[in-house]
Amino acid sequence: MNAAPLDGCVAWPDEFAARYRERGYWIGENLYAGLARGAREHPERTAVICGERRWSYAQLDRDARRFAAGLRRIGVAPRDRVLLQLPNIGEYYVACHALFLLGALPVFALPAHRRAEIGYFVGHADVRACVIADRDGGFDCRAMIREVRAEHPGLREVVVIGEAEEFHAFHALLDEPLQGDGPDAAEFAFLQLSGGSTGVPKLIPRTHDDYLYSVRESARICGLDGETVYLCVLPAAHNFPMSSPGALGVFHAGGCVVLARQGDAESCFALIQRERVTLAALVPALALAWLESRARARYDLGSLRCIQIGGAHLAGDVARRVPAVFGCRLQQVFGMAEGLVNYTRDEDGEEFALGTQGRPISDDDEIRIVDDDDVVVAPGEIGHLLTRGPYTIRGYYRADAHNARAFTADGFYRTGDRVRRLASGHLIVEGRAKDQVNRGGEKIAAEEIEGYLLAHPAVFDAALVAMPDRFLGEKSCAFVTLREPAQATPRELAQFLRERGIAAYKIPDRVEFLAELPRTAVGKIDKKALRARFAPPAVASFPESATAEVSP
Ligand code: OOB
Repeated sequence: MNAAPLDGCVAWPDEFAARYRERGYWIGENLYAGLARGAREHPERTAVICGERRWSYAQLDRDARRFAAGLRRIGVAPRDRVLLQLPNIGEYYVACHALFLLGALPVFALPAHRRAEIGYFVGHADVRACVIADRDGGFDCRAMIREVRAEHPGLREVVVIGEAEEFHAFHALLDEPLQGDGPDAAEFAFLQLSGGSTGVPKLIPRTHDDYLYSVRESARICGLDGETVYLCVLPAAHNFPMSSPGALGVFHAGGCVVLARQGDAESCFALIQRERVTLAALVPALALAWLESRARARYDLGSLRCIQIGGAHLAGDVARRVPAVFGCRLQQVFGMAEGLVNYTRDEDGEEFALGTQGRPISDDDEIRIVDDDDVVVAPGEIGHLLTRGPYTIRGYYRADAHNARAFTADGFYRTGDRVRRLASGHLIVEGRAKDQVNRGGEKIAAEEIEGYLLAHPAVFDAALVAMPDRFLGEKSCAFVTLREPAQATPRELAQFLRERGIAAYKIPDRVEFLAELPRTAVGKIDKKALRARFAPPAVASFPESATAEVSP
């Protein structure tokens, strides 16, 4: 029925696609259509607020069409991959929609990513163009892209928002608006990033059909409407603030997205007061910072109706404080860029709202909870969460070998999370089996960092594990054995990693040298034993001389 899927993407088997269409999940509308409709139905309404700048629906639609025309003029074609790395600024949504309309696929890099990650995405996805800011904070994004381009000449076109230097200026690409309705909704729409647990980051291909379904239903479940004013404070490219229900959900409902450049309580409270924000999406670490901030007393936060929290484990006492302190509803969100998203609902009693991570969006989200041998556990027991459904991918982009492990033969995605399901269908996240550190919602694949450490000539072996942290939930600790004692210091290793050009949040918070790493009976590094070292009182017995906290 449809053209062959983009090379390297795994489509749903025909029988599933047919079922998802029949049941009205996939409606054949692409991710541009909602903006076009908004511009027709309520052109004057404000869609985006970014500092003192505002875009109405009509202006957002017009800018997106103009930028799409400019991108086409410089050679960007349907199915081309275009890396997008921007801070939380209005142009982000212009660029996103321009690419959706063109049928080119944004690759959603995070602002924290550096040469190593960006270079990898560009190479792996044959990225042909990118849209970046001139600077972000003190960091010159153009200089980084020059380095990436030296290694990947296939990255032909660079568009810069701000001072473009030798590259295309964003404003010079705002041509006469491109007309048209955009691509077939069965097409793959973009590549999202996976938190990852392996050596190289994985890219997640999502279709217009599947993603729009999750956006529409999320907007409905969360009760969004034209009155919604949503604070986007997490990086706009992340799946949570993009689609759960995120900015796309808000545009779908005709509401307004307020962009926050900084997550600190004071600036966010000021925005909430000024723009009468009704909904904000936070990771637990940010919620904790807001709760602990004294600035609260100085602002009127009475417009807030709901604070969503997701992305990492939310401690019960923090959950309880949110409605008490902010006088609004708490909604827990347990989601993943690969698909499945769970919400606690308005009608859930306090017990469920505070004590669970919600239940899936769709009746057709299939949940399977299994033991280590893939055998389904008894109801209510803890096990590995596997899932399959109308918006959960069937494979990572260009990753055949990994896909064979990350998915079951019948197409269930192995989330790596350990959960328990209540009779009501609500899930409680009990932990995770994947080899990852969840640092305040930012995911770090242990294997990736271990690989970088092993490249240091003095390092014999390395293991990265999570250590508990009061604010971030988890921080990372690298346990390292050296070829010869005292050949490197923790600081040197951190510096070595920084020089690899990786995102700052991935630099281990602490490095500890051991004479040897503990092993399991089969000879694998025993990470459980390493993590157990952080359980009190063991933490007090660290020999101070051999450890160091390294701040990125
Ligand atoms: C969200 O997406 P990702 O792709 O950055 O990370 C997904 C992983 C999950 O597999 C789980 O390990 C963890 O993040 N996680 C949670 C959680 N929400 C996500 N762990 C415990 N409690 C929660 N509430 O993080 C994401 C995507 C869409 C919506 C919300 C979060």
